[in-house]
Amino acid sequence: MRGMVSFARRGPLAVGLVLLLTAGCGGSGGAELIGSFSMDDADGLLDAGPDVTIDADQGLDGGGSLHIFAPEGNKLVNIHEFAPGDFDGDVLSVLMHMKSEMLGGDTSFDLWIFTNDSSPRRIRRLCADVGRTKDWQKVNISFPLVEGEEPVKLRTAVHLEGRGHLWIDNLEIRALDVGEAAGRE
Ligand SMILES: [Ca+2]
Repeated sequence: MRGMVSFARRGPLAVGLVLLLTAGCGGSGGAELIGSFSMDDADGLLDAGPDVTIDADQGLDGGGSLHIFAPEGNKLVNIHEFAPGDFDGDVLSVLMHMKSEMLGGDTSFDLWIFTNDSSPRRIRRLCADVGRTKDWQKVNISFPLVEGEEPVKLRTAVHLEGRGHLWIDNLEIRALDVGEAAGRE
């Protein structure tokens, strides 16, 4: 923040800008993007196969999306693994878009957290309202980290309890400093 306060032009605009940048972000710059996946191609997909493909005809961004077909139900699909790099934050927020067709049961999203000093930890969260036949909808899920946890690798996965089709597009993961922001109230 030091650089911003010593801003030569310290008018109302600059003050407003500083307030906007610091509002609700715990002073660490707010949500930090640590992973972004357009699902436009199969590069890096962990479980690509006959039932897990890139569907060039479905997508929010003009590119394709990840299409998962679960003919039998109870299908677990590992999506990506990546190193998030250094970040500040105590919550990982996953924002993506999902579309379903004739999809039964519950759909859950998994985040695996790998650290240097403990066993991998999986957090599974229900994707509320995803199922049956629905057009693209925004799905936002928060995964709290435990204190002192420093992920060196993250893996994303999705679990389809029922049979049917699921599409996922524009998956983004951000680190948020929720605890610090709440402590400042
Ligand atoms: Ca896409």
